[in-house]
Amino acid sequence: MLADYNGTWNMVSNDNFEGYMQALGIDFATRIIAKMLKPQKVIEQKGDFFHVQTLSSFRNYNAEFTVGVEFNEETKGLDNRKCKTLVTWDNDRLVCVQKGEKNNRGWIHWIEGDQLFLELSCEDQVCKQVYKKAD
Ligand code: ECB
Repeated sequence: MLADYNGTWNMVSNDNFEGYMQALGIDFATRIIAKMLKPQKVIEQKGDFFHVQTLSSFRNYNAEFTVGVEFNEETKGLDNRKCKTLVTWDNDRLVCVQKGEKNNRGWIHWIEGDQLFLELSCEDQVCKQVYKKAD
């Protein structure tokens, strides 16, 4: 039985987003705005297929992938880079590797109770986000 990530999740904390954005080379003015956001994740999962929307008042980001199938990701509206991206299962965790210009780039998702965790990595920076399931 696979973990079930379906649902709407609201951000409750966002640790070291600044360091993560700096590692991605995001400019100062954009970082100021981006840091103030409390994005929402809307996740639709059908087995190994995921549609993950990250929604905010400033920008949205859309990702669709199948676990175990590498795809070409363009981080449109974020740092606008191209990556070869692969998401795999590590037990109930979703582990993503984003191969490209930046080293050690990727993310990990997992669920504990009604909380969704996300760790975003780039170079030597790790951003730790927590989301809570919407009612
Ligand atoms: C889309 C909401 C945030 C918009 C921030 C705007 C500008 C900042 C530019 C770059 C910062 C890099 C990333 C933003 C952080 C999160 C966006 C989605 C991260 C992601 O890859 O989520 C995965 C896992 O949930 C699914 O795409």
